[in-house]
Amino acid sequence: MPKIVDARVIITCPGRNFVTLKIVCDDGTSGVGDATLNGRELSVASYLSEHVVPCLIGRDAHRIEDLWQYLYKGAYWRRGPVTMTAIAAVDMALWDIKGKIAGLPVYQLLGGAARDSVMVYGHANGVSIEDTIAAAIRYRDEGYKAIRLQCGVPGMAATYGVSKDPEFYEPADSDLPTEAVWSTSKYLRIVPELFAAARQALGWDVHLLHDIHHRLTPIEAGRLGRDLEPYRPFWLEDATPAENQDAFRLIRQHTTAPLAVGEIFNSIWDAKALIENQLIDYVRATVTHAGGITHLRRIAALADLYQVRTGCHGATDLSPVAMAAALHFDLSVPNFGIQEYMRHTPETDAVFPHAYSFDRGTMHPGEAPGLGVDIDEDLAAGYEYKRAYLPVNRLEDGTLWSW
Ligand code: GCO
Ligand code: MG
Repeated sequence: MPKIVDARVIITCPGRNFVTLKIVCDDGTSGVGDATLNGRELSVASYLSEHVVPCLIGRDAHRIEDLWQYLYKGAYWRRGPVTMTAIAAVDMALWDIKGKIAGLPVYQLLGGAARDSVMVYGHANGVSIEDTIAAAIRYRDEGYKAIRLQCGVPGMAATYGVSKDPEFYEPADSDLPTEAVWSTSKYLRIVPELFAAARQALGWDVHLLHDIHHRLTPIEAGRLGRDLEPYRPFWLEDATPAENQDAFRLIRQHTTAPLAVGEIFNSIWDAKALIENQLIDYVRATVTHAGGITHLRRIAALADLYQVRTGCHGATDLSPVAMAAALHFDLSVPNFGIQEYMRHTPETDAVFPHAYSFDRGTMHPGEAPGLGVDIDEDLAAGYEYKRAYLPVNRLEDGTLWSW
């Protein structure tokens, strides 16, 4: 058996913070897992080094399922983003190790390729509708088959999804949360205009997506869904907060716009009612925040029974390790829908050399054994952790709102 002899937590900040777990076995084989929880990185790092690493030493790295159960049930305290991100990092690293020992890419261990490649969507955004359409045209020209559209809202200084940097979007940019102002009524006016302009400029051969970022009530989301229906959105994401899974029933009653949710889910229990009642069309849980490949496969298997497809979160606050793991999962899972892809900066790509590739709107995890991604520890050591928080949102009267 490959015995675990070392596990270390590596924190690096090549432009933004990433937490990586590296597990090493007695035969020298090592594996990596992403443990990045945006804005709460040190909590997961501490959970791993204080509570998980000591339990791993001496164990059989091949027993992925058993170790998953051990860390989940064994803690007594179940679920939550910190715990589940830590478990996910162990899980990813163990799949990486198993693949390397087998001499196979992880997707082969998951049943092999269920498709030739993975459709991804890119992020087109701009302060104005015109800027957003111009960005979308650039994405289409690069071959993207699916594009997310976010634009500034007139009268509001900053809007979620609209980047200062045209290439890379990084909302966690201050060592204490900055405060933004939100107006639902202004927002609800601009989005249908954006989609109308996009269809006119881009035609109907490209999928268009939109992220509401948990800012609407269910009935407002129903209204927006109806307004966007003529433009055939691929999905409306995070229409309303999903702690109350039943909230999506009201949205469903009013629109046929497909619904996606789940980037902040950390367990199958967050999605169970949404899936079983067919209240959503895409589940966005990720390998990093939802317990790793092992748990995400369980969520996907439940979703498959109800024709709900996957649409993994793929923002840049997930490291290239998560991206690699997601691509192995995406390639192999029967009910794949789409994968989010926000490009990492060249600094981040250099710290995490990887085998995955992009080609005209699709991606492939590559054929390297394991996950096909590593961390250059020397390079990583040159980038010190820097506290960075996401903004908070307030309504125009000062009421705190979802960001
Ligand atoms: C997305 C997400 C991100 C989140 C970020 C928070 O759809 O990609 O909404 O942009 O805001 O991942 O950490
Ligand atoms: Mg989102």
